Amino acid sequence: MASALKAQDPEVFDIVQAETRRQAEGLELIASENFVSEAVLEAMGSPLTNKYAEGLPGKRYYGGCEEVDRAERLAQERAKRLFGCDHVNVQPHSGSQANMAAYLALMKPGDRMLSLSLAQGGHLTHGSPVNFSGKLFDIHHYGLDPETERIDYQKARELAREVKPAVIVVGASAYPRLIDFARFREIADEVGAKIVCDIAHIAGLVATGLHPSPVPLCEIVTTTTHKTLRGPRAGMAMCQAAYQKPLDSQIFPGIQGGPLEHVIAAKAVAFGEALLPGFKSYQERVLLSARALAERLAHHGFRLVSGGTDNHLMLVDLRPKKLTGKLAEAALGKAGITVNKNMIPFDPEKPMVTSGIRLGTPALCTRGMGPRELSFVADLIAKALAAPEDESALARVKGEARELAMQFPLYPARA
Ligand code: DSN
Repeated sequence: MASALKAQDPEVFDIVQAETRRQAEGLELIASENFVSEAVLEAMGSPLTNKYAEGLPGKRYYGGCEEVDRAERLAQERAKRLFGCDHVNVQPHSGSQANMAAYLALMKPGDRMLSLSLAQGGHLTHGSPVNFSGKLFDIHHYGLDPETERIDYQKARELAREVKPAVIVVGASAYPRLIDFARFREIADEVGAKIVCDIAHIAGLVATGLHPSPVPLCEIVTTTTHKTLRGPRAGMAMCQAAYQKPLDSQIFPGIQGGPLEHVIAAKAVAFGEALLPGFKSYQERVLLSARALAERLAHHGFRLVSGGTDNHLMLVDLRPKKLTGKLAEAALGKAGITVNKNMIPFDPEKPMVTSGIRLGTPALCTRGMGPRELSFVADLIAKALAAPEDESALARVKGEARELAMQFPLYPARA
């Protein structure tokens, strides 16, 4: 099909082409990113974007919603089959909005909330003082054991007894180990708290049974749909039947207006893909590849926070290499390897510098890579970080990175 964008706005067309090329030619290791299918892209770029549909399927404030109702119902049904939840709302525009709705469904402003801090692997929306969550609620943080760098459940329990939070938030954006949801349920029950569990990072693993599921244990479970779940950039919130009304009404009219029905249709497509058997083997490869990457990095003398990984991501402590996250992110960028600098637990550096980088395998595995390639990627990382300011050495690594990337074409029809 001829490109309307190219004909009408070559400037924006060029940007889209350049970004598509950047994604295709580089090695994407940002743990929260992935590559959606052409089918997901097509649904997102469809005329469903034109439709206002405030309300829920069958109960809208606008006429003409018959078709978008079908898309939204499909997304709901498929999400329920994937996660086995009582109820789901597929309208949150993002993980942040899913979390906001979840908190407001269970708490009033000023109520106490217990969560993992951003600095120890949590998320901005889990109570950071610069985020709405930190401004609206009285935040207390549980943390990691400094020795094992794993969640200190005993301390979390003691803190919960002392603080008596209304809600315990469970979940992380930079935690490489399994999370014991049952343990948090026990703690919450002991102090009469409810749980909001944010599975944004591990949703694909949970959906395929490769990480224990919090769904039967928690009042509300939120997620983004674009990380391991490999759908469009958006959010979703699931809950036990008793919380359906408060959750739905916090999403709309509480914090959102019209839902993005083109994105909801794309969620339906992605959930359909995730229900296919191939999605489980993809997630298994994500895990095996993360292990291979971690082991090979350790072989090159890198220190992994907590000693390794149980999931799709890892945190690398760069202090033994006398590097910062900022320097490593920039050097790897020049070598065609995209990562993000990340605080490590008890990090002495500022958030814009950091002592670590976070690496994840979901995006490269979507391209078809596996443990063998990820082990080679570790070699490339080691090579680049051995000479992080040597422009010609980094350019040579970039050539190798590009060569590997091109063996696993991304969006070939758009090249
Ligand atoms: N920004 C996301 C991440 O990178 O983990 C979380 O929202």
